[in-house]
Amino acid sequence: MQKILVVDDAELNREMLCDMLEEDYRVELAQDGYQAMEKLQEDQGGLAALLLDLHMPGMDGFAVIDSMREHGWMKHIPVLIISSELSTEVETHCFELGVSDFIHRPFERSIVKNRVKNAVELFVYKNQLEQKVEEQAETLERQSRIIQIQAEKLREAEPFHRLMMEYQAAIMEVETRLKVLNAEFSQEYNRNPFESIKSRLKSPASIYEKLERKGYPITVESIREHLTDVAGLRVICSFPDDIYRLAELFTCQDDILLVREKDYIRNPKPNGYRSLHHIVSVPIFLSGGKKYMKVEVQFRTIAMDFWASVEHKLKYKRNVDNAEEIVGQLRACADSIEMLDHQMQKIRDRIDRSKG
Ligand code: 0O2
Repeated sequence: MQKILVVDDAELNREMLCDMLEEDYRVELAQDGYQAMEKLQEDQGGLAALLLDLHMPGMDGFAVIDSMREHGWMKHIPVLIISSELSTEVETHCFELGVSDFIHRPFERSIVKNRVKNAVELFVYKNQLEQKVEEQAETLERQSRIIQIQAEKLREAEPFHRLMMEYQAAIMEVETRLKVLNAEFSQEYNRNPFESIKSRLKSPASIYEKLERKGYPITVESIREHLTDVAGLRVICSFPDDIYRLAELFTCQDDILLVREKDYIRNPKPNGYRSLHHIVSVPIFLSGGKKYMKVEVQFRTIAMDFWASVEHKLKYKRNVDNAEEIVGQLRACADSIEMLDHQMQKIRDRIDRSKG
């Protein structure tokens, strides 16, 4: 049976409340704040609820609340104030201090029972939820520590260094070819198909996490065989049609193989993510000969890139307030961005067509 504590200096009130509640709870009684604190200390915050009179000689109800706040018990124990009449200001102040509810005198059995029951159930549910979140956070923390340790081991391995050097070479190869196309366009048509290129090598921790998540062995051979995004480039274009033109010109080069295309522009992700992903196999030239490496090239417009970087923050941040609302706003922004990209493209076409 759950235990509750009734704190009131009036014996009659204590007895009436005890009579109403003892059918459902083990009821402990205290006649002032000092006795209440002693019982709270004994239970170390393990009570199901506290019914508290505010006006008592010695240590009053407000002093009990202050002390409970210092111990952090208000978060786990619902406090219901026993009162005859209180001003709105006092009631508001009590709520600000974390009080759950009020039980007004004269006591009405069914109201007392229901108010206490509701407060107890709500806190049991809230406490269980908080415990679950805490457990999940601990598990995540543990997993992240393991990943860090394993990633360190991977980073230290000589073949891993060699592989990373090869991926870096592949990034340079792709970047050079795209820059050549940009320079040619610039000369022929007086404009650049892309604005900028960003590149990155996947971190050892992300490599380890992805291999483990997908159930692949944690070896250098396995990285080469199973992962396609260790070497990544992001090509930021001004207009959507430049994306397709550039991607086509790049992948039709005779020594480049398009391994996989994911077109999130024509088929956006449900969250609104848009980008054209090409996994390509490109040759790098080492002292021992030619070798093919997989590279992920993401093509997107400036606006799509802006959207993705904001959305990325949401994905990797825990406990974001109003996350669902933000997801909806991002979705709406993604649609506006699509419209904007096409309108800008039309304006560019009109400018290009005009004589002069
Ligand atoms: P990071 O930190 O950028 O490397 P697969 O490789 O096919 O098994 P994956 O990796 O989910 O599965 O493929 P997908 O969906 O093509 O995503 C590849 C990359 O695209 C992601 O890499 C992101 O960079 C980007 N991306 C995909 N979906 C989203 C999205 O919804 N929002 C944003 N902001 N970016 C996205 P990583 O490995 O997730 O991360």
